[in-house]
Amino acid sequence: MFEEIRRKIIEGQRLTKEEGITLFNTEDIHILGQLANEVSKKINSDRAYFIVNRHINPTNICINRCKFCAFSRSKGQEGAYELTIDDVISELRQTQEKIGYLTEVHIVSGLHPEWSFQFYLDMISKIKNEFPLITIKAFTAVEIDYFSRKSGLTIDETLTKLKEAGVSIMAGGGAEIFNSSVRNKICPEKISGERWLEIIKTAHKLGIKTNATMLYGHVETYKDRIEHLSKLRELQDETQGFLAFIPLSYQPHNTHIKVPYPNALDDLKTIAVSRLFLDNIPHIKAYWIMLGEKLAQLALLFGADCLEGTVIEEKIAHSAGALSKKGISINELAHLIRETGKIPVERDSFYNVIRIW
Ligand code: V47
Repeated sequence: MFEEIRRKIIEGQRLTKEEGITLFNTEDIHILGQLANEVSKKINSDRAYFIVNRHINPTNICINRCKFCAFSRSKGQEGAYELTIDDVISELRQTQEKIGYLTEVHIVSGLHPEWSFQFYLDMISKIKNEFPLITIKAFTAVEIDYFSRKSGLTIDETLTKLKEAGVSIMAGGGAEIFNSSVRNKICPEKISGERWLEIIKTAHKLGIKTNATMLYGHVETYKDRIEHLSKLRELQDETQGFLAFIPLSYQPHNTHIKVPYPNALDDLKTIAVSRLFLDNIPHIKAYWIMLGEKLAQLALLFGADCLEGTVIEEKIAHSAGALSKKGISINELAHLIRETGKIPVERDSFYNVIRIW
């Protein structure tokens, strides 16, 4: 069976779901890594990308209580915070002064019970106005659904207004695992997998590129993971709107799903199978914040071609016990990449090359 899968991969044929599950079940991590690295090279040659970006989470106040989330708080609860638009602007200004420049800002938040859609539009317009050269990657499908319900606008209208205000690309979070029984266990209040896909499809149709994620290492099975990847592959066939896929390694600290951290083998396997199965998504991101710097580096030899970015300030994974740093310098990122034998390429949000290091 494995020989047949290997032949298909080498010939560039699409894998079936059963073959995807077989790959997850293999114990030969070396062959898996080698095949994924070969496929990655075919798509991105020896390049590995990073971006100079900053993550900002304007609030952790959220009406949902996802069982895997250690970040969310209720209003008034200890640790709850709300940034003003001016706070966001001043954080961006400080970061820009410190690093010299910023290519992208990544903005995602809790579902705040009181903030209006207009508040978010004002935040985006102000950022665009103050920093016209910074690309705004903002919001997940979960937030878009919430904005639309709050404002009474359709998803199409909500996204169009955000695009007009300055959102260029959407973040890939909130996908978790699409399977409804897993979803009911880990995030019962969150929008369904079907709704997530429908909103992303609308964004793609409006010309807004997005990323996609999968949260793994909690209660899901390999079959659930492959079903999830398969739904993303199907949508990508239709829209070509996904830029990158980011497997998110579950961080269990301070959460309500008490399982051990995904082990390094599972992390590498998930990166490799994602690369091999998602034959139509150009980039696989190793999110060093959740993998740790060293494992993310190794992931570049297991099918990943991107390390996300400088990030600067990370709250979601670190609330849940992530052991990595919260931000990393440009030189460190380039160094991590170069040590693997890949070429460090600084990119913009759309994977255009800014500089080859
Ligand atoms: O949506 C929440 C996940 C996501 C935990 O689009 C957790 O470029 C692990 O989506 N353990 C936010 N994961 C992060 C995210 C992301 C990160 C980097 C780049 C991009 C991109 C997107 O983190 C959430 C949720 O799926 N998450 N809690 C946890 N305990």
